[in-house]
Amino acid sequence: ILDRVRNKGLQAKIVTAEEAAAFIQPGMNVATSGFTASAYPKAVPIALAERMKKDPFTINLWTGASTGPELDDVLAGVHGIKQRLPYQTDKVLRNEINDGSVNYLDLHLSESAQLSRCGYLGHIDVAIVEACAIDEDGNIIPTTSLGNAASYVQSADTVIVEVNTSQPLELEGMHDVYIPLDPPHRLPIPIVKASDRVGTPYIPCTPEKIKFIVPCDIPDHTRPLRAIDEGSKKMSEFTLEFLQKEIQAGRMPKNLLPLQSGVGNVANAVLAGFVDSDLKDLTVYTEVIQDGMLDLIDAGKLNFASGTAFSPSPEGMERFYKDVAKYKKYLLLRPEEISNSPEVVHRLGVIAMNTAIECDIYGNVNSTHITGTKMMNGIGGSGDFARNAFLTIFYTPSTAKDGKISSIVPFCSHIDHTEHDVDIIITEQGVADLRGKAPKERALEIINNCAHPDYRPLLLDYFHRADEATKHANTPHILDEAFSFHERFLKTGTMQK
Ligand code: 0RQ
Repeated sequence: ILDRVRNKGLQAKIVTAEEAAAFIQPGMNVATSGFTASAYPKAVPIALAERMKKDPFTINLWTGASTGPELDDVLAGVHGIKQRLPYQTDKVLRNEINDGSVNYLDLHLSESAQLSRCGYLGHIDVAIVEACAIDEDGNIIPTTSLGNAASYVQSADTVIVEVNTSQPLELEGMHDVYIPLDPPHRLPIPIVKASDRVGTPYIPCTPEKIKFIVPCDIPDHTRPLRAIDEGSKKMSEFTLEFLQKEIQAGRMPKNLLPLQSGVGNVANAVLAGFVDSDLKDLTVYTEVIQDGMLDLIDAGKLNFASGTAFSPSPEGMERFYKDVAKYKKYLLLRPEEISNSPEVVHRLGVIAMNTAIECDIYGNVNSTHITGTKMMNGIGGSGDFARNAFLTIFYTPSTAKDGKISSIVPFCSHIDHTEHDVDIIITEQGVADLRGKAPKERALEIINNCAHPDYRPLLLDYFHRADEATKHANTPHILDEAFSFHERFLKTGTMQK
């Protein structure tokens, strides 16, 4: 890796993963790079987990978002995590969050760096970041994501850099690092279009701050995409029809507004639909750049995509690596407090497209908790975008678990996005346009357009009885029945009567 550690003095700090992991002490706050299965440290966490196997202890782990198995899975697997923030998707870790052994802080991603800088989470003992290279001045060239890495490096007492030789050097130049000042000194973030560069192409750092450099050749553990199912295809078609109507009504320019799309099945299917549409000159201002964006580039439909993580499937990664020079012209990675910045999302007028676990009849959205109690993944960036976007769309299949669960319920069992943030709900049944509608109008729109026909009569029955019982109150509910769908599911295994 000597050619990647361009500051000659720093070459003396190259050690094995075991040596670097030995520096980490019980109870430390360890903050890492990584956002989705991209650019998270791998060698040091694996070595740390090996050490914890022999000599059990825990650390607090702060990342950018979810990471790959060589970080979350290996550490959760040895019960090595006491506190975790701000987002995760790992099965083993999820179980530990839900059995009470991990304290999980589920944070708006845009706020997580600021919260860590403010100090009341404690200070960062060690930052471990993946790098493509380190330049002559000690600055860190990131790899496939930025996440919170730059802010963590700035705040940490000590920095460990994993130089990953599986990441191509051509990634250099694909990043724009801007770390805002904290109040009362904060200034406007000067981004007025998705492609604007306002920072440095590296994570600012000094040679003195770097304690260890660890070579690593483990690639990002990217995940294959599931085949697009019929329901997702339908939701994609509804989205395109809806957006075409917005263009015709003069509420959107012909090339739309910058798109944000969440991760997962539905998000991928929606983007796939854009490839086959006649839309062009699209821009993207999002968190996660997935295969769909590469497809849009190849189809000549995408002018630019800004995100914080490049997170394609294994096939997508291969396609990207084969032609980094071409794709690089269209892609830019930023810290997540910039990719998800409420200020920038609002200024650009983003179209936010995220997936819900359940929606209620008045338009509240649950993105995180199964039956109101068990954490699924976390709010991630969905709240950053939902509240601040020009247009906020939520998707959900109308049922889950073979029809035993209705994703449209009388009252969400947990609320991440309130009725005030949600403009449009789309299921495979149809589109509910909540804009300009009062709660009771929204209820009928959602039940009639989005609920599965099997659940429509039950929902209408609840709504009409609640309306009567409250003498037509603004938002009718029968409080001891509001969670009856969830209770029935927990007792009988289905929400159906
Ligand atoms: O379960 O995995 O056992 O089959 O939840 O559901 O339909 O496959 O959808 O993969 O897109 O995930 C909201 C979790 C959706 C995700 C959520 C079960 C269902 C299935 C997954 P199985 P699908 P997706 C940018 C934006 C929050 C963060 C966010 C998410 C599993 O999109 O985490 O938006 N969002 N970030 O069967 C019980 C219900 C259910 C249910 C679905 N009502 N009750 N189970 N499921 N609905 C990204 C970042 O922030 C990084």
